[in-house]
Amino acid sequence: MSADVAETIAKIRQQLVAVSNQNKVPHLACSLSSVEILYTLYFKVMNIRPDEPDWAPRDRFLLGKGHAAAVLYSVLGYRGYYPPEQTMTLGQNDSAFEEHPGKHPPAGVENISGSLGHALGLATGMAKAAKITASPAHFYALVGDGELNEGTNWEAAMFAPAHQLDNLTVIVDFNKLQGTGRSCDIMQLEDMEAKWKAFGWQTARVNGHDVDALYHVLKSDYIEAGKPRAIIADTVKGGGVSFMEDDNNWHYRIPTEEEVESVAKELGLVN
Ligand SMILES: Cc1ncc(C[n+]2csc(CCOP(=O)(O)OP(=O)(O)O)c2C)c(N)n1
Repeated sequence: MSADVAETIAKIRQQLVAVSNQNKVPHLACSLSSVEILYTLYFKVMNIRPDEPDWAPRDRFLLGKGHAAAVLYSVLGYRGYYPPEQTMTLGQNDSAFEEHPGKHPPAGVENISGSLGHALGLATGMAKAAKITASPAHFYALVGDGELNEGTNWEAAMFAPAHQLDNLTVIVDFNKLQGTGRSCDIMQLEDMEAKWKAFGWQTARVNGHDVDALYHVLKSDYIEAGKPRAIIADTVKGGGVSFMEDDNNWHYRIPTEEEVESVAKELGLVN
């Protein structure tokens, strides 16, 4: 990973921590888990035009775990959809940057989310429509592992291979935690990769904090045409901030001023 990439990723992380503190917005660890996934999609993989967000043939990203909207807003800001500092209004009255993306979201946000379990179905329907209209767009859905407890995902998991939707990629943010505990204690999900394979998807398992590895699997040509792709991204909830990593208290906890400062130091943004 180049120094430029590392710096932008550090700034995104720092913004997430700062806005959580400033506006008392929870779900910080949930956003930190997905930083590299969204960075890789928006900066390296997707065919998009930040200055023309509604460009018709654009690729689409559908956010499943809507409680992590902050990371989407930050990545879009740093990618040039709007000045990054605008996202510091997150959760404030009259801000377009709602804690969960709503009906009038900022430029670049493609779906309402917050109620878990809808992004993959939405992406699947959009991918099917794109096939019918011969659109070149590719559809990416990000789902949390806890989110996979929602049965709607498995309906889409059956539909997409049956309709040969090779213009569809689901990325599982597999941090092994959800709101109230360890995912394996709530609903056992392993063997995650085998599950998707059994449904007829082509799969890859990757370190979800490694931009180069993510790029490699997301950009690689299809091994089997006619099959949708499931990328199992192993991540750490709270990833990139040492004292938040794999600590589920940070699903809800708000960082203090001192903690914001210590994160800035850890990320190398201040001395
Ligand atoms: C339909 C629905 N049920 C419950 C919730 C409450 N909820 C918010 S976050 C969350 C846990 C999600 O876990 P996961 O998808 O693994 O996200 P992560 O741990 O990465 O934040 C739950 C159950 C919700 N938002 N929507």
